[in-house]
Amino acid sequence: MPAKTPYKIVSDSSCDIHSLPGTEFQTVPLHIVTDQMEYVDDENLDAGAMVEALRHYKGKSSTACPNVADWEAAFAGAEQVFAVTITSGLSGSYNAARCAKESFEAAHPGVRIHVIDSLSTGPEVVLILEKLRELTNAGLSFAEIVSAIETYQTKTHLMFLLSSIQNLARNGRASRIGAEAVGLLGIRIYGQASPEGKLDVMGKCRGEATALERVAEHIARVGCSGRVVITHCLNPQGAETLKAKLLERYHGAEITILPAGGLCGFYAEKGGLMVGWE
Ligand code: X90
Repeated sequence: MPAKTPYKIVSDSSCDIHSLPGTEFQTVPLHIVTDQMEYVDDENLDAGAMVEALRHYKGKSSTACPNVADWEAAFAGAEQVFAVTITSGLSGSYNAARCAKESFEAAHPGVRIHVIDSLSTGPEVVLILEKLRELTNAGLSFAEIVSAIETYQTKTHLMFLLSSIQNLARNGRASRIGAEAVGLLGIRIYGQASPEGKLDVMGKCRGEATALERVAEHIARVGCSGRVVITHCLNPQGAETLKAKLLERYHGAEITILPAGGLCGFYAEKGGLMVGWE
């Protein structure tokens, strides 16, 4: 049996990254399923090509979260595991991870697993993962890390800016959004992750420039004190514009831009942006 590491950080693929340099890290893929194809959201997926292909796909498409066995497999190999999931408000991933924790701990006495419901996705999950890396590398105890990450989660936020909510609406994840806005040319929808980890639509407007300005204004109202992660689905230009707008207001901000992976790309759709900040 391979030697156990003291700590391991695990996330489902809603985080859009597959490596976290400087720590033991593993992702558990969600799946994007159509009548003809099943895409596994792992490091081998070309998420951009998938999003392009699905834009023109007329059949049904949906997603599936990791099951209990998938999570259990990812927990192996460490004494202490910190697992982060996409919001339980929109996915069963958190529930599956909780069940996996119960059965894995029962089968492996001494191993401790802490499952974190991000109440968010994408870039805010990245911020939580980076904080977990910092906390585990600082040599804190399990209990200290649990408490510190809970505090940290009260200081992070997520906004989204979408030009289509077709896949969210079709899969029942955007029920509160007026269907009339779906697919209207040039209309952008922006909002935030609600405290329950659901979509909280804040407004609609015409054109990306206006929408990016509204997002930047909201971030400035909430306040931004440090790290920012912007995730885009086939929209590097929008991400760069948002970065520039935030740098105008926060000169020293440390801003990372990431391409969306399969799960976030599927739901954010082409042009979609998400921003996580602390
Ligand atoms: O379990 C599954 O099949 C996964 C379902 C995930 C559904 C939503 C993903 C949303 C991704 C859209 C904008 C951000 C909204 C964030 C609200 C918390 C991106």
